[in-house]
Amino acid sequence: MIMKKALITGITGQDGSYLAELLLEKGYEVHGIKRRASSFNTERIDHIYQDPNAENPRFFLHYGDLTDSSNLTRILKEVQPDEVYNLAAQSHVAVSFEAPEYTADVVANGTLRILEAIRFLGLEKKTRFYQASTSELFGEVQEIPQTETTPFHPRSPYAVAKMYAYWITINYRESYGMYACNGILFNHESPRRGETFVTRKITRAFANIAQGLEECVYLGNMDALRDWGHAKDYVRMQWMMLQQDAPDDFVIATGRQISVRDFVRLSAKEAGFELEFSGEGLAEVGTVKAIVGEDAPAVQVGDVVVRVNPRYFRPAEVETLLGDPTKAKEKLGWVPEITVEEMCAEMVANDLAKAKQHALLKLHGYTIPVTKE
Ligand code: NDP
Ligand code: GDR
Repeated sequence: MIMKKALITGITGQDGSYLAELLLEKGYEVHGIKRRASSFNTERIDHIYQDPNAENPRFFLHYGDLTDSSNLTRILKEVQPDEVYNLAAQSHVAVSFEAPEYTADVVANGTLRILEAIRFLGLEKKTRFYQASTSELFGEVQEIPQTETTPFHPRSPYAVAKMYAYWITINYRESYGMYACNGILFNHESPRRGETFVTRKITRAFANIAQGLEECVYLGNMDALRDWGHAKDYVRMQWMMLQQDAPDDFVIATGRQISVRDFVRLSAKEAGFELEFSGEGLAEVGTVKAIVGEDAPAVQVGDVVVRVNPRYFRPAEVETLLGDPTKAKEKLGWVPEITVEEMCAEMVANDLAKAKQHALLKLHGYTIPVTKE
């Protein structure tokens, strides 16, 4: 059997790392694009790294950037992939308000650059293309729950750029007969989630608080409602979308939503303490009501461990997202397997293990600064 080749942009990110694992398991030759950085940025994929000097490697990394067309064209020419997964992005919604032009260049033009390189190289009938579209397209939601036919109303430079990427993907499908698909993915998390997205910020902070490395976590809008799934379930769907007879676009979601505040509650419990909330708006605080378990030696009843800081509010907010994954279930047989509770438990356990190591080092006189944003 001929080994399929996949090229993943954003391979060093959360989804890229899980997708690379999945494709290697399935016998693919996997190529990924990584950015040059002044320090190592491959932590999420170091465990699957294969020495290019070893015999028959199936995992290759190429230096590149979505802002650099000639580089992308050269990589595509060399690799001649059967499948391209375009996961690279400046993916932080709040940061996109600070760096809107760069976000647009990477997210919108970056997608165009890859599609155009595929066409320019005459690969449009060989190479299948997956675009990492997002529930942020729905923004100011027009109906609940959101499906593949719900109108878009993006609310950030990131979401507007993703809207261009969504439509240019469809345009290349319609214009050149390319097998090109959009996965409209709702929020998905994991222990590998970037530390500045709200779930990971919370699980990491509570693990640190439990171990006496931090005192309080400062959050923005705790009323926001999200449909949170697990990245492992969602990358499986990315692969499934490229294995169909014909290209199509799919909403990928769990069909259940909870608020940021409820995710805070869940995480606290996993970290070993129960919270109660009081006050409103900027004065809202989360206070420890009870200790549950032995994982939180540094926490006492009455400690204030959650506060609101308006620096985390966004100029325009997406208040509620809830996806309807019926089409993915019916056409592809996809169902998410991991609940938000299970995912939260996994994330807190992962962050607690790290916090315990740091606490032990601290006990022996070593100080590891806690990086925050
Ligand atoms: P991450 O932020 O974890 O990863 C983003 C990846 O893109 C990283 O590998 C990053 O590299 C890379 N990247 C950023 N800028 C560039 C650039 N200019 N050129 C090349 N590579 C670049 O995102 P996720 O894994 O969470 O998400 C994957 C994709 O799915 C993104 O496109 C995101 O917008 C989209 N998405 C994510 C959802 C989620 O809930 N996670 C939901 C819906 C869509 P580096 O490591 O060097 O920073
Ligand atoms: P989101 O994820 O914007 O939905 O985009 P994020 O985790 O950043 O925010 C979710 C909600 O939590 C609120 N919030 C905070 N968010 C952050 N980051 N930090 C805080 O302190 C905080 N306090 C409250 C936010 O306002 C928001 O309502 C993610 C990204 O992965 C995108 O790339 C992807 O497209 C979408 O999910 C689907």
